[in-house]
Amino acid sequence: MKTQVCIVGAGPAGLLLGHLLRAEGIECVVIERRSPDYVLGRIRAGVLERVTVSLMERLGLDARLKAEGLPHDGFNLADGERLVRIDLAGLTGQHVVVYGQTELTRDLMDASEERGLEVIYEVEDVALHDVDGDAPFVTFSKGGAGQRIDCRIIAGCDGFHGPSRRAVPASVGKDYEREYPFGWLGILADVPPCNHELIYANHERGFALASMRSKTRSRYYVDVPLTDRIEDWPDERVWDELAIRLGPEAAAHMTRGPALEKSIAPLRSFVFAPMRHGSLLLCGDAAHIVPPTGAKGLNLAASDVHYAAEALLGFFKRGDADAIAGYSDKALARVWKSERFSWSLTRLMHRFPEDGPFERAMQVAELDYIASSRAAQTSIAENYVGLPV
Ligand code: RFL
Ligand code: PHB
Repeated sequence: MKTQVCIVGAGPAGLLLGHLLRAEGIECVVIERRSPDYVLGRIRAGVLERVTVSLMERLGLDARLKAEGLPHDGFNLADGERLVRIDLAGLTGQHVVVYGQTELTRDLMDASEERGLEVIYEVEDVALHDVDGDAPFVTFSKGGAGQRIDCRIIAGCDGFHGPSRRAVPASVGKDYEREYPFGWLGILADVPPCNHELIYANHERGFALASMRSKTRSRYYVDVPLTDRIEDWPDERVWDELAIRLGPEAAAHMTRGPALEKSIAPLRSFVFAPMRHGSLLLCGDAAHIVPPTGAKGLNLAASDVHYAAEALLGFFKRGDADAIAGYSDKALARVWKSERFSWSLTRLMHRFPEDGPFERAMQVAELDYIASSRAAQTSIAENYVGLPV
């Protein structure tokens, strides 16, 4: 098989990029290791920045997002008795939209056939070849039969564990990494949210987040030691812990219900640079991971795709090879700022096991400062709604 761009991975990054290229008449094929149902079963991000919403608008795939997404004008940081509201709309004139990654992925998947985006699911043994040169190719097997896609560019959109990043020689790429000593246990339930806006809480027992997917579906998180297993957390224990950590006001409005999904995800900050090598561009989690505290993972994947689509249009439509060469620097400039924000909000809102009274005093002082300073709130707000692309 021959195409212009082979996209590895059909998560949000791969599908968004595929649709953007097809909309401009660029040939591409997407290959994905999992089945569509498996991809849709992964409950992940829930907060969309402007960049992500704009890409869906540009593709004309935003009808459901417009109808069902919940615009949020603010969110809250809680610490003990105190609740600091960050007025996103008042401070930046912008908002975020609460709409699950699953729904966004479904919208992109559902439009694939009619838009002529070929996605091959359930492929195995994916390997990238000759990424250094001008004629790279990808091999894989499907239903036991070996296949090969020859192309001009490979877009590695295959997440943190995919093979694309590993195709860059170790002498060229560098890892920057920070692991955190806890994970987030998430619970999804068909119950109304306890508050109309998100609450991130730093409690002496640990972190908690009250989020949502709709007016009738809630998503909550607590941080847990990495040694905990999901069996250690029956639903009632999760609800009890949330009620304590989120505080009495939220607890009074919290409705409990059976978990539709419950899982523990480790927290990590990770950047791989450069994000381009030869004919290979990396997008999304394939190149970087943020801890979920800033709600940035999916949105960073979208901003990478924005830059990658720009570079590929420049290359295929105008023969501009510099567009490809400039992709990594452009994308990384925004990636590092989101990494910084996600890391600093994680630092502020979690109790780290190694922290003593000094570190806790620093958190209290920072929250005092945020509570009393419009400048500090503006800084948080402009990062949360998303920096410009
Ligand atoms: P994805 O969504 O991981 O998609 C990558 C796709 O590549 C496929 N793949 C392969 N395909 C072909 N061949 C191979 N060898 C392949 N290996 C892998 C995978 O099956 C998959 O379909 O990456 P993408 O598109 O870059 O999108 C990024 C976002 O998914 C990610 O940043 C966020 O979901 C991160 N994230 C969260 N972000 C938030 O903002 N808020 C959250 O609450 C939140 N929770 C999460 C998360 C990520 C998690 N992961 C990665 C374990 C919870 C979890 C559990
Ligand atoms: C979510 O709703 O899953 C969510 C919201 C905000 C975050 C992380 C996750 O910061």
